[in-house]
Amino acid sequence: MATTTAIPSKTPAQTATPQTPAYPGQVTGMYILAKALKNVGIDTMYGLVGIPVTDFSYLAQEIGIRFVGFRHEQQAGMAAATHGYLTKTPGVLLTVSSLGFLNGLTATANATVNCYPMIQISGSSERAPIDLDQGNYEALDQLNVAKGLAKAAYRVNRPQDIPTAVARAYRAAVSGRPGGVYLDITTPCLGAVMDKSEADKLFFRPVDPAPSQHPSDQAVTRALKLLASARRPAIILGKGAAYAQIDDKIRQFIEKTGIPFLPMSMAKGLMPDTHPLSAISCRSTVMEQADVVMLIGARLNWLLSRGQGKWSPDTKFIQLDIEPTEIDCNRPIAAPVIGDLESSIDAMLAKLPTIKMSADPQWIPSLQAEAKTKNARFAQRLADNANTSPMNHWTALSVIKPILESNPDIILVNEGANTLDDTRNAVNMALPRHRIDCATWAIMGMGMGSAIGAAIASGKKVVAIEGDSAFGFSGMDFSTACRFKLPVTVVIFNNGGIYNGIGENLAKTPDPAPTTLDINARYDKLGEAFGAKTYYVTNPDQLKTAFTEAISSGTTCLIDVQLDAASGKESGHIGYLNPESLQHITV
Ligand code: ADP
Ligand code: TPW
Ligand code: MG
Repeated sequence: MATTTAIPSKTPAQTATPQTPAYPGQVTGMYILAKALKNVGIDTMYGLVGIPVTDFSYLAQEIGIRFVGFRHEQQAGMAAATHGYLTKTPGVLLTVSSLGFLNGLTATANATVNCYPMIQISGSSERAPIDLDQGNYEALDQLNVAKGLAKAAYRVNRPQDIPTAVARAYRAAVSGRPGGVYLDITTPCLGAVMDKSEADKLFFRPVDPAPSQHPSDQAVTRALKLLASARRPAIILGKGAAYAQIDDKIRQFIEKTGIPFLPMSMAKGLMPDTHPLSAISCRSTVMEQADVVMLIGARLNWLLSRGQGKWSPDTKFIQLDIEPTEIDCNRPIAAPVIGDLESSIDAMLAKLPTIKMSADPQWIPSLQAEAKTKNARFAQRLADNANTSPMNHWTALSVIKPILESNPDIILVNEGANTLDDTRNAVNMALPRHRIDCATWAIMGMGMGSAIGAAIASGKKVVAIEGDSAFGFSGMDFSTACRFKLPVTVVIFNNGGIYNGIGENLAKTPDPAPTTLDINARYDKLGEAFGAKTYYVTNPDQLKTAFTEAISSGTTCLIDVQLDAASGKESGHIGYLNPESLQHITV
């Protein structure tokens, strides 16, 4: 007869399981959920528990799913999303009903926007009182709320449906364009009992959950023909290309065709930023002068001026993407290639010998000359600021840049405004999927979650470079990195505010200005509270010692970098996106 290993061993305080199985041959919906997840290969779950999912979390941990408990669901969700991005398998987020669900849903929505695969599993209250709006405990019609924000959303009402629900959620997260999926599991379903022998028959592993999708031969030929005709071709690599994990094939394609490439922020390192064909410093020139641009896993969205602005109206685009509806969304695409990137790049590589490139022989040397001048100017800027006191963003980066560049296997998490833009521009990346940032929505509040998800999913060291405002969104989950003893170093650039700390209260009352935070805050003390190794640094020498020590320590560290309150400009590099009539206001 089946045994009861399915039922978690709990302390008395955690015995509020509904419908505790009456005899050893029975299992609960919770058991079926945990087993179903394990069965499809989920080995880690991020979340924050309470009624009705506490017992489920114990059970999942007991059967070998690592449970990473957070202080806020949004951060657990950011961790799950980053886990999904780095592994191509869905990261899993567990939340409680009502607000816990909503807190987590922000991360699921963000994952969907960024094409990261994740599954948010939330317990929900009993259906009947929700549907009749009778004021039940934490009642919210979660499925319908999630529908508008997730790639797919399902509800499970019966324990026997759980394995199917898990398989569907898994497929929805990773197939086609990846995204965030919501799985609603009602309290009665979690507590419902079944015969274990019956339940055990339900488990299955979905076959080929992220099937390859081959581009048509015609699409490949059309794209190659256009590429061959280009005088000034360029390739834009997006985070979809990094996600695809076809690094060698992309390198082959670029090197065989000799086309200069421009990485989007999170695609930095897919090809080394210092590669001779990198046009990373020549973005405007590419936009203005390239006649054929091939987008590989990159959207022509706001981050590329939606194909407008500096882009030449004559540029023709080739776009490799898995999502057919992405094509033409901002500009007509002359040569769409719809398929998964591996199949598309394979098909293009196979046909490469049939084309002859006709690029202008001056195109690459002219980009290289421009890059050389710009890089020298950039290096000078760093050098000019290397000893500025008090430090500014560039002073701090002139210390951090060489150290990070000589440790290329550290994953860099980065958010803020100036802290984001300046770090992205200063630090060259050499390896794929080693840069994770606030991405498509430009959101603040991904830092601690993403750093934790990256450390857990990869087993690598992580450095998170955070603006003081950005850090505030997720700061409490620094304690999660500490509790799990992760090799995460958090570096806070404290300029005392959103963009900087010199905003003026126009009403002249004692209240701080809307952008002003605390230039005197001691974030290192916050780290101390959780047992981290902490540093407070006010000059480049101290920063160098602290940063070197922190990343070699392999423990959780926090470095509070005291900057000048005047360092940083409004909105960093994207101030032009403010309402036009307000752009005269300089904070
Ligand atoms: P970036 O912000 O770096 O420009 P985006 O997130 O805008 O990147 O674009 C990523 C694109 O990559 C999306 O349009 C998505 O559909 C696509 N994509 C993601 N994974 C794959 C894949 N395996 N094959 C093809 N396209 C993919
Ligand atoms: C969820 C608006 C964009 S950038 C930023 C905010 C609040 C913080 C910039 O200050 P920080 O960096 O981090 O100190 P620095 O170096 O420029 O001083 N809420 C959300 N997302 C966004 N993007 C904002 C608000 C914002
Ligand atoms: Mg700041």
